[in-house]
Amino acid sequence: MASIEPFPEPIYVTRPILPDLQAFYLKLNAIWAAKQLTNNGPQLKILEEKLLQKLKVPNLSLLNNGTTALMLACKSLELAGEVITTPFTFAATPHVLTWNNLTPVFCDIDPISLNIDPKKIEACITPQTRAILGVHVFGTPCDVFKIQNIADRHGLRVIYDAAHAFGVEINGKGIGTFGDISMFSFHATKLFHTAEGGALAYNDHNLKQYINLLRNFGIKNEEEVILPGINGKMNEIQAALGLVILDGIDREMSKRKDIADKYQQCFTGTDGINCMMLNDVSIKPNYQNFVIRIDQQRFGMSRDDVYDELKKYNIYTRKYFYPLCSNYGNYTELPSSKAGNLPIANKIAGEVLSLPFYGDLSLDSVEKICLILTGMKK
Ligand code: T4K
Repeated sequence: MASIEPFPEPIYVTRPILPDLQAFYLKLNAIWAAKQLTNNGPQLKILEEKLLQKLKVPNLSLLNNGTTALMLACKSLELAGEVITTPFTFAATPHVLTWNNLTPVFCDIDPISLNIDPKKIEACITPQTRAILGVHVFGTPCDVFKIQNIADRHGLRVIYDAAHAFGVEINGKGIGTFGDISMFSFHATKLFHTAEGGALAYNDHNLKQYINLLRNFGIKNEEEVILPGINGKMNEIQAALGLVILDGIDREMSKRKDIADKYQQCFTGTDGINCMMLNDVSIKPNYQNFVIRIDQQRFGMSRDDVYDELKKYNIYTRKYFYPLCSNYGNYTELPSSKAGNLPIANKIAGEVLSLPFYGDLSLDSVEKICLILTGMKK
């Protein structure tokens, strides 16, 4: 261990795809010529069209970030009451419910997928329940069929936070076709990004006009404002960045696949390190994150100690998603936040570690990270 030198430069958990500047410049030139910087401009329309194809969804609306998109998803379904969701997610998921005056009801997660556990959803349903908000965490799809079955039997709507699930498919169907409405995040930390950005995908064509009004203050025309919308618009520079990044997305995914394979290969046989990998042939993965679980008993070192130790080598991993949302100060008073209600989520939040994962990470660096990490085993 002592003989391994730290990386000369910091190695972060992710790095955004940065497209060829010349290609981006050409798009900027077109924007300059049109002098239209936002408000449903031509770049946005082209990107919306291309993403419809790429994500294999029937309807898509682009927004300025994933959080606004999820806000509008809840608004568009006109929900009031309780929404069953997962505590193992980014802050935005439950916060969006709170901003919509909805009460999050935290349901425990499945220990393999780390997504909301369908077996535990029905016990969370009360007369106030209106919807289920699943998160396809790290790009692993929720059990969409079981969730839809529960929703249908209880008259609930289904929303998916697909922030991590760009390009994921189940049996060749775009992940955004499941449930009533799905949100994608195009933040710089996501596989596909527009620096900041997001989208809603939905099957009901009638939602399109409503969502597009909601993202533009409810303005119908110069003389009619017909509902209390907000400013959720993606601007032309974001859309142009998205267009050039989209051209390189398949290459990025294939590089990430090689990195994921290398990590897996290097960790094989290390007792106490478990790689979160999809082993379901019906699912097309997207390689959004590479996550391991560290079993302290078997590995001989806790996740937190591994995280701290890696920093000494200039490796900056992340504990996504620790702390659990149910343990945030503003949610601890909810009955569903009790640790006894969420035993799996509480255990897993103490074990997960997101490792550096992006196309420009060399396979030699991956090998070195693995060598450092496996060398910590006691
Ligand atoms: N739902 C879920 C399940 C989500 O994960 C998210 C967002 C949302 C909803 C909301 O979607 P958005 O409204 O964001 O579109 C990051 C992101 O800010 C956040 O978008 C993301 N999830 C979350 C999982 O991660 P932080 O606080 O961990 O980001 P930060 O700035 O520490 O970045 C992580 C690492 O990435 C840095 O150490 C270095 C690298 N990085 C980051 C940025 C922003 C770069 O190299 N370049 C960059 O520009 O939250």
